[in-house]
Amino acid sequence: MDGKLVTIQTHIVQQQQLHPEASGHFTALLWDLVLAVKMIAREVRRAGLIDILGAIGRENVHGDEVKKLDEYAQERITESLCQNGHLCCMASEERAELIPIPTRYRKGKYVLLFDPLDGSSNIDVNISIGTIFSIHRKITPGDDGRLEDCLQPGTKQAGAGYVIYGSSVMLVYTVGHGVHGFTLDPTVGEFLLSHPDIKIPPKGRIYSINEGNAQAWDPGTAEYVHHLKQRDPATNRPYSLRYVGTLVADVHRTLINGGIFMYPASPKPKLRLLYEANPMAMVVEQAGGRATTGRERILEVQPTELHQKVPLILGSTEDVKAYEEFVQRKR
Ligand code: AHM
Ligand code: MG
Repeated sequence: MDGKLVTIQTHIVQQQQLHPEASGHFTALLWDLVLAVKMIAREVRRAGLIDILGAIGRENVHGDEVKKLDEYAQERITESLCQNGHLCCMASEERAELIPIPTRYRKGKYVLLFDPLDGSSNIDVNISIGTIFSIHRKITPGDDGRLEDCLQPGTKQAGAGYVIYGSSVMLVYTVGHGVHGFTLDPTVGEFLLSHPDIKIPPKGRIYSINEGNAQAWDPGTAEYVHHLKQRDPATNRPYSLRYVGTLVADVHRTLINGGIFMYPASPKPKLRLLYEANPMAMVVEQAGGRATTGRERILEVQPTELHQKVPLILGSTEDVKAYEEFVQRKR
């Protein structure tokens, strides 16, 4: 079959057919999400033309300056997903508290955790940004979602993925049967299957880390990065450094080209378990890669709070294992 003719809607339905017991709610909620990200993509494209660049003049719960596009993305996702009875609650990197479904709408059995606009500091300089999402099943009784529904380990995710607003707009997702990538054809407004069953190379030749933090790295990370810079053609060293500073872009490159992305524990973890680490870890593992805090598998970390931060090291299995060995030796 010519992959170009598979729209994301068709693909989601086909994936649902792998679960004969499915009610269709999960499929429908992904469709709602696709609508929201198409609207965000449109706004990102026009960002230079309309008065949407720049900050709105307040900080979010992490003390980051909130940009107008962050707020636009937040609103499109919550609006599109709260109305159709698929979700019991949401939680977002941009909101301190759990986001309830307004009482006028029906409640559903899924939970959506998301980072509406990842890479905010890159918005104003025309560098790729993204949206990240993670979907869980409700586990508590009653109609309304509770904190416990959000604080489930990543192994329990029903689906996860991201959108990259880059030189083209791509949506990459998994529901536990591999990872599939779709490219938005702006002329027809559809995401078309462009990257079926993505597999991350077992080993790469690129490392991705904020080198500006080198003085504060733990000895394991410092020695591993030093090792990658030594010349040894047999093992592809020295590796090249690439660091966009937008997690979605750095993970997307790692997924396609292989290699390793690191945001270690030192100087301090920055990335959020629920909105960034867990969904990216599910995608990377489903593509055959590996994701760790350096000490444990990301997907097995038990969340204790909505905005918990974790070290995140992910990528090609051989590269991530090598990192773990360096860290282990220095412990
Ligand atoms: P945010 O824009 O959602 O706040 O995301 C945080 C970003 C990630 O996209 C990226 O990986 C990381 O922060 C870069 O951090 P740093 O500038 O410390 O290297
Ligand atoms: Mg982010």
